[in-house]
Amino acid sequence: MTPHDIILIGAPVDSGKDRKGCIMGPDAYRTAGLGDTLNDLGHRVTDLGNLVAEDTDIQDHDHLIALPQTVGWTQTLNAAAKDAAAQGLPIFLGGDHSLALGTVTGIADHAASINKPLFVLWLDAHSDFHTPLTTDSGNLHGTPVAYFTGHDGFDAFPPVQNPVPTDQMCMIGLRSVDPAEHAALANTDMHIADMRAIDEGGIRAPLAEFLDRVSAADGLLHVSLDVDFLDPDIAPAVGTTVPGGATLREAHLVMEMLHDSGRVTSLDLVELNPFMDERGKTASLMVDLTASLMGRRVFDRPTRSFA
Ligand code: 4U7
Ligand code: MN
Ligand code: MN
Ligand code: MN
Repeated sequence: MTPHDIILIGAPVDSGKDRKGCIMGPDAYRTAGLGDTLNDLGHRVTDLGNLVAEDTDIQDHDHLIALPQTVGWTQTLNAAAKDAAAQGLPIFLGGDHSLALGTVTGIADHAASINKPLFVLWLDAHSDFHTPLTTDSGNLHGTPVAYFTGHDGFDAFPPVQNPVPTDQMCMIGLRSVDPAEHAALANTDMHIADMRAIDEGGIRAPLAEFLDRVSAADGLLHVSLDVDFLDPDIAPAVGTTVPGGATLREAHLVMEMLHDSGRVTSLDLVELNPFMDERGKTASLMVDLTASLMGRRVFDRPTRSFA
């Protein structure tokens, strides 16, 4: 297994929605042993601690929740992601999904600086494709994909230098898409495997097809893993549970295939709300999934069947 220089970056972003608790996410991952687990797999691990959001002079907005704070986080994380991607494999310990407004744009700036295309895998129950103009809830954790793919309505945010083309994106696990998101997605060539597609054809095929395209383009691959991708029975520690999510084995298979592809260059772990966890089981599962992504496996070669 190739050892990586892994950079853990705490991003205790809690401004992307009304319900609080994601601020505790980074420390829950540390408590669940993320650093040691990755170290034991043979990687070199550096933990940069927790970032603090920049102050901005943006005014509060009457519909959008905590707009100034989220703009501040976007600036901070954009810079941190750009920097870390040049030095190793950053893992952003969220924090809610609004952190991807900064991480993905920062990684995209890095990819552009080395002339490589950036691909993004979005593992989520939701498409997060609202703009500040279409969101009903005002929760900005529902908007990052529209922002970093270059859609309008984000005037309060820094202009996106290097939008990610939607045909370089794949979403897996969707089962809650609002009408405005649905309409906007219909105008794109986004690759989507919703839960219906996974029920019918399995989770392997759409991911394998996507990974082949990443390899053919010699691309970088950013993975954004939302806790609610997982079924709430195995991952209860999230504010936006949607029944009927990925199973334990589906999720591990995704991570194992990602590892074998050798393509993953950055990762977001988002939406963990430790306040809602059951004896740390969701935090521990997220650590186990990250371990599978970074090379943990039971056997080093295909297993034989014993007659
Ligand atoms: B997450 C929602 F209405 N679409 O906009 C909204 F269903 O990062 C949910 O994927 C957004 O957890 C969920 O508030 C954002 C809702
Ligand atoms: Mn590896
Ligand atoms: Mn999300
Ligand atoms: Mn979600």
